[in-house]
Amino acid sequence: MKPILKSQDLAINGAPPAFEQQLHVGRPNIGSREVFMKYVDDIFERRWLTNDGPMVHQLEQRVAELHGVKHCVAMCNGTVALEIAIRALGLEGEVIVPSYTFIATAHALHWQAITPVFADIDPATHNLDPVAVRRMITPRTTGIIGLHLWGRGAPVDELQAIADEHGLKLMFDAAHAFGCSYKGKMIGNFGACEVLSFHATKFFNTFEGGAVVTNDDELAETMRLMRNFGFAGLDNVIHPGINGKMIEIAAAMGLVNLDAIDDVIAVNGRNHQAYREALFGLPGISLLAFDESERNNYQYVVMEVGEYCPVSRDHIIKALHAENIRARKYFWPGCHNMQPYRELYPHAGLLLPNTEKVAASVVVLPTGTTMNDAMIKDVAAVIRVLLKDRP
Ligand code: T4K
Repeated sequence: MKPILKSQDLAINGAPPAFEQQLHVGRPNIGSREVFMKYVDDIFERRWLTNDGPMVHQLEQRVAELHGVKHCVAMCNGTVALEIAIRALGLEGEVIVPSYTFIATAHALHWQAITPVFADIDPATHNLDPVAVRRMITPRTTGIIGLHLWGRGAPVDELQAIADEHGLKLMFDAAHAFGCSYKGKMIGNFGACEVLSFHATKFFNTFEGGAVVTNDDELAETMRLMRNFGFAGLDNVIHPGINGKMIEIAAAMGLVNLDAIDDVIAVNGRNHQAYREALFGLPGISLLAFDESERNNYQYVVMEVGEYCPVSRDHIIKALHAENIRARKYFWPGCHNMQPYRELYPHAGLLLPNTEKVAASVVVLPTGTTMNDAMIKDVAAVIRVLLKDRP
């Protein structure tokens, strides 16, 4: 690693990049390869590759236990899990969602001819602002999808109160919140159900995968039917459905990764602290904090570039990319600025000032088990030099 002390040391100014290999935000965390290979052998021996296999059962049981919920219904990915949950809950018409999220949250509604109505966020938490949610309710509204962005709990009580008051269904996109808690209660226990993503880039992964967790017996049963074409036993279809099943090899990956999650959380927690120390005191730079009284997975290191920062967010991203640090602008520019929503609702942004402001200020930095303290110091050194050399 070259020392980065002055502006001439930066790749953006012609120096070689700080890192030979790219550093990624979503580098997968992978548990024991030996145990995984043994599970793969078992799967081949059994010749049971998918369709509600024993590995999927084990994974569902362990994920449900970890979150303290009655049911975990594993699926092929988080997006299909969202779609199935939305349909099983009978949502239609308009559903209120944040725009400051990964596009899947909005697409899961649009795909089913439901209108996503974007509500603004609280700039301090990046989660839905309950006051903004109330403002978006119309006679066509049937539900609210809350989001625990970055794994930090949404304002669950306030959203539930709004849902109860207006007879709306409430569910959560908990794609970032695997293993997290809110007010001391594990994620998975809020709203009618909560949707997890086990994508490769997530803190806990099954290559691709996802699940709906719920304490509602009937809802869980409906979703089990829906993920398998509506089959209830041989030759007997009793419900509309699609193919949302998780495959055995994905569940095997989940089982080995579950064994490793305490280590991954410890590494992520250390990384978060290392970034906090290394970036401390830089003008206009702040890190989104986690509530240490909760269970956190610390999977995202979210740096905000404020108005007192001498360089722009986009210039920081450009400089980091030049050093092979693949920082991300999640979730810029907001769903309402992406298609088809930009064309369908061209004025949505007028009611989303906080979404637009936050989306323009965030830099998500690489973390996970492939990062260490020294690498983090070097990432911070790039940012420090970049800021120092600007008037
Ligand atoms: N709701 C929310 C709030 C979500 O954040 C997501 C997914 C969903 C719902 C839907 O869940 P899934 O259907 O995906 O289960 C990535 C992920 O693809 C996506 O799962 C995730 N959110 C989102 C936040 O991040 P991209 O478009 O940024 O992916 P990509 O390919 O640019 O990868 C991100 C970084 O990770 C890159 O720097 C490369 C690195 N990477 C990626 C993969 C796949 C690796 O190092 N190894 C890998 O195997 O969306």
